[in-house]
Amino acid sequence: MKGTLSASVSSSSGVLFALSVGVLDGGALRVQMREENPIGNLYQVANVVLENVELKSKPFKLVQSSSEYTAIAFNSTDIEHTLAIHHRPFRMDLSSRNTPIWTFNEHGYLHYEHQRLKDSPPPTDGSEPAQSNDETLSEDEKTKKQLLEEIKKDMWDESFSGKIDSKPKGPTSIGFDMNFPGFKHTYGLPQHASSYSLKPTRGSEAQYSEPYRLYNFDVFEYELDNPMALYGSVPFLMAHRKDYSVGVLWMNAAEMWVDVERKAGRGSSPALQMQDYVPFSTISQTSATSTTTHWMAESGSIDVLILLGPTPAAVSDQLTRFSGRPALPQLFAIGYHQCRWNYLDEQDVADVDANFDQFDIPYDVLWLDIEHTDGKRYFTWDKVKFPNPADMQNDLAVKGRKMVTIIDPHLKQDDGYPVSKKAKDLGLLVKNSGGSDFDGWCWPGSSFWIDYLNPEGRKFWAEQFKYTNYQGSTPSLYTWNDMNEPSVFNGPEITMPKDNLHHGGFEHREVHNIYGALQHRATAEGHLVRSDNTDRPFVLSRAFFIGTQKYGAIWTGDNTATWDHLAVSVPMLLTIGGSGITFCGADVGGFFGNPDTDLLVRWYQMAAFQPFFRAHAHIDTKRREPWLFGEPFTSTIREAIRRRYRILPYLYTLFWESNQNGAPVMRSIMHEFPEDENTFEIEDAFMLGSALLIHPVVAKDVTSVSVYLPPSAVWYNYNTFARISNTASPVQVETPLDVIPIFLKGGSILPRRDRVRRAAGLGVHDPYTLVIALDKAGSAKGKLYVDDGKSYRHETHGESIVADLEFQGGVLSSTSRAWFEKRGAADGKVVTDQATVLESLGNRVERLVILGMKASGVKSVVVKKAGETAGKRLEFSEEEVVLEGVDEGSAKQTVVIVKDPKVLIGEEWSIVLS
Ligand code: NBV
Repeated sequence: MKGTLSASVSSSSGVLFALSVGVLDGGALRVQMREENPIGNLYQVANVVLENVELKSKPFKLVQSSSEYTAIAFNSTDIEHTLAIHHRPFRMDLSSRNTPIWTFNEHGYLHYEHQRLKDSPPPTDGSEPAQSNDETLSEDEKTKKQLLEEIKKDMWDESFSGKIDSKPKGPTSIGFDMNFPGFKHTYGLPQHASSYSLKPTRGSEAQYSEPYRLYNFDVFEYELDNPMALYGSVPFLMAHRKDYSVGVLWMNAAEMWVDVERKAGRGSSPALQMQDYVPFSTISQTSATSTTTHWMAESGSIDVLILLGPTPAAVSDQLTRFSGRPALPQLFAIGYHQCRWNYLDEQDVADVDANFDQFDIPYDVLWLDIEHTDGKRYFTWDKVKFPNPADMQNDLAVKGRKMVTIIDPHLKQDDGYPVSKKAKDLGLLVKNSGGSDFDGWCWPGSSFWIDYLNPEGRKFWAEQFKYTNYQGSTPSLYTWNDMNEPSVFNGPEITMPKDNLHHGGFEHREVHNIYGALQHRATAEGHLVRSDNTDRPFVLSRAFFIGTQKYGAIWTGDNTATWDHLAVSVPMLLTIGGSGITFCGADVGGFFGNPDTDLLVRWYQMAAFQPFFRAHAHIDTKRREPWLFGEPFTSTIREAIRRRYRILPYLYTLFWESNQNGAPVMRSIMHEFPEDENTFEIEDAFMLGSALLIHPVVAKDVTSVSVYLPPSAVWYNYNTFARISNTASPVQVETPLDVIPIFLKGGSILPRRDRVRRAAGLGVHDPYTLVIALDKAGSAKGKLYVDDGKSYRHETHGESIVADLEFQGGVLSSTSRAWFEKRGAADGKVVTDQATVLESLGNRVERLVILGMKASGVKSVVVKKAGETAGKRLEFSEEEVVLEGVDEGSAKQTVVIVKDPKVLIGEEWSIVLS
């Protein structure tokens, strides 16, 4: 390929591997290495991950080419990069702004087992002792020899707890090291119930005895603080230091293990000897700790993107530019979801729904778990408990509410069940190693699994969602894909045998981690099929992989009703969101067990700031709907949920931003303050967008928490509007049960809707409140994105508004001109005229709340609309607030409230405070 360096690499046993290195437009380097002549086809994960991505190579300069090195230089995101490739031994060193940021094979762990048939000669990869007489061997050599003999026995037919894996292509593992010189902190590799900053698994600082495992599993009651694999996998990791962030993404869907090790120093960089080509002039500025990562996969090939940063935000952008932007959800999907295994029948559904109204608690979606089906045949209804499913959905729909049903991937083997019968007859099922339809055990008993690797399988699945196929479904019904790791009760480690076969002849071992994501995708496509591409899908999946964000939301699976599960949900969601899957959440209340009332309250308070907000409970637990606990608990939970509904305009804007550039909705404080080392390990607090910092209470009987507020910003207590003294970080905040500490960053404008309706969609014509929190310079900025919250008309007809809000020098201005001009400009699309868009989407602002003004500093407030020469005076009032924290001796603070400024979001106007 043009703009690519290619080479043939030979292993010690003479097997050839094709290596290519290319620079991609959009901030990435791509390194590929694969066997030149494998026995079978190699599954190319990149074909799915990079589908629809325009890959453009970026030109580079060859700065050195000798028998020892090749070095190239290129520019990415305005930063000079140099890549040095050492030929013997093979290794690569990448530097940015003259500092090393990534090395490959620095430790010589590159290891690639080529495919081979059982009767081919034994491997000679150089790791075996030379053939010799046993007597001449040392004890060490004898042990090694014995060990190798043992391993060889399992090289083709491996047996694991009574199950045989035939491994027809022999052992095919791949391993290599990637290193981050001067980087102490790494993040990513979901899904694990572990810390946000990855704990080392090797070396003197090791905190785990095993590497992080990535192999999608159905895990029963998962353990915390553990590198064991869970339901989803994203082989993505970001290394971060004060001055740089760099990401790596290995596009490989096989079982994977990753070791993380911290080392003193900056690595043994032979690049240092090459200063002619790589001038490491600023190397001394980086930390003296480096991180080495060792990646091992069971099969596949090497296909790695190095995401060049240089900030966490840039890495999120690059990651989702290549693996897909997070889909923009419908507005209802970011409201509150009420789930339980199971709501018993139509009456139960009606009662739960009515109670939400009676207790004045907003919610958007009611969920039905597996018991709603006819004998676990998905796309059907239990005729006794749910005789009139369409009426039931319509009863919710008239109140603006939706329903979700669970649709698992296992299909009951039953010729009377059309989904399973047709899929079988059409040859769309996953096969066993002998080529027959794979027969496994799951909820319905003997089951089949559709092969979602097969485009025809996905198409068939998508069609099942047509209203004519899914009888009793209506347009307000959406979907939940559970058990799609896939969970197979009688399979090895409760999943599919690795030698099962998929479309294209690929073994399951090569595609395991992508299987569930492809079901997720086919379901989302089903929602598009049934609505003729007009209604944005909503699908929740348990399994996930690179790119899942294109298809919908995920949740963290079966957690437990304990405080430590509540606490770990923060780092888990930060990790998942930072790996591209920005629409994620953990079950509120904990799935297993019965939460104490205070735990449940605290859970709601925190989860109201998660991107996906759903309460759920195991079938054996006690009922726990918000009104069952009496006062003051019901009120506290109500308030937690209402707090979310008020900020839906802000939250929806964050989802839109995420759709534009991959920014996590819920993100770490480090992500927002990448230069502040105090934030690098914070995982007991997080940011929602760039404006809100939340420090949830995640332990019992906690009466106050200590909150680190990065001192480079000004902060306000969101609950009281009081400004926090700059010298006060960390601040101690009291936390009676009705308080969750929330802070608003100075410099932000937070759009809210203070009237809370029964469901999100009912409030779309309600006016906005803008909370304007001034920074040190007395300025603030914000955005508000609005569309119909439902369709694709924002894309097809440009029917959306992006209002840029800015407060500076006492003037608040709103402009949308840039946005209106931009719509459709690129492709010459015909867009709906601005006046019509404003007519349907441009709501009124009913209140401005300005924080951080000097007391009595405002004498008049005047509004001026575009084209008007004279402004109109507006009413305003001032409320005094106290400065929290250590008193700076500064002037008293005031909150200025401007009522009914008579302006629309989407129009051009300014409001002048003088
Ligand atoms: O469908 C039943 C449950 C479901 O409620 C839960 O959310 C899933 O994670 N499902 C797992 C299967 C049984 C778990 C014990």
